[in-house]
Amino acid sequence: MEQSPPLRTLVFIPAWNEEASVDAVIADVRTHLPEADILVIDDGSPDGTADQAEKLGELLGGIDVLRRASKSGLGSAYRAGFRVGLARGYDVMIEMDADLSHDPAVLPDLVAAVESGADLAIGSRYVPGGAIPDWKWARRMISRGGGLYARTMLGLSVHDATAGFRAYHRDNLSRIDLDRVRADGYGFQVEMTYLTERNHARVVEVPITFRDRSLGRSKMSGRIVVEAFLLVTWWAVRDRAKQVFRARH
Ligand SMILES: Nc1nc2c(ncn2[C@@H]2O[C@H](COP(=O)(O)OP(=O)(O)OP(=O)(O)O)[C@@H](O)[C@H]2O)c(=O)[nH]1
Ligand SMILES: [Mg+2]
Repeated sequence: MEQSPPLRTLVFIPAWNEEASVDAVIADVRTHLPEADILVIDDGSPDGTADQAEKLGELLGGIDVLRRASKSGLGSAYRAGFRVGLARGYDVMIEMDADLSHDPAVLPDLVAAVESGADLAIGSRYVPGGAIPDWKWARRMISRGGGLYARTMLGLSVHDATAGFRAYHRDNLSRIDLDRVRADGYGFQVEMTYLTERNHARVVEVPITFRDRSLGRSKMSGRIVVEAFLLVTWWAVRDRAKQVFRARH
């Protein structure tokens, strides 16, 4: 029997001022998924993240840095990355943070899930086997509560819609109109999950242990939490209005 060619994989690492950890993340990705290429997406980090990643790239090969002029948010960084990945013909596109919160040892499991037919494989903190050992209860409540709100309001099947460690099959991404994806923070992950499920694509959750960043500074802000909440509410209201309209006509 003829074997199908291996899937070409690209790992995206958006990084803003992550000089302290980006090299370690790149090296660990290469260790656990040696066949994958890497694209660091830098938004003009003043600390020299991009130069550092580029230097390591010259040494290891298969590593590119997409340099964008100014800090424009995580969603916008991923949208730019996805366009590059689709244009270059990658089959599997993986999102992961540059702060060592996402364990690169899980990468083969995410790729395997896509190879087995998933259109989206999510590294999930909220399925059996998943964990967030470092978080205090307040942070857990915000994350859990926000996720539950999105799940209920949008009728999602996944347990961790805000997770940022995930692998997409290119067909799933190419069915989504990236120009119309709006959210930039947590809302971006929810929006991509929502659009994926609306297309009736197959979503699988792979358990992960999420570690708190120990290096560098957080880029999380109250603004992106509010953005996510408002967008989820707007999508849910819009869906209900469409249902009512369809029922009447
Ligand atoms: N290119 C780019 N990357 C970003 C931007 N904002 C955040 N990032 C990166 O996105 C990833 C996630 O951001 P974090 O600050 O770790 O956000 P978080 O994981 O919600 O919060 P903590 O880990 O608790 O600090 C990290 O790799 C950041 O460097 C941005 O505007 N542009
Ligand atoms: Mg982080």
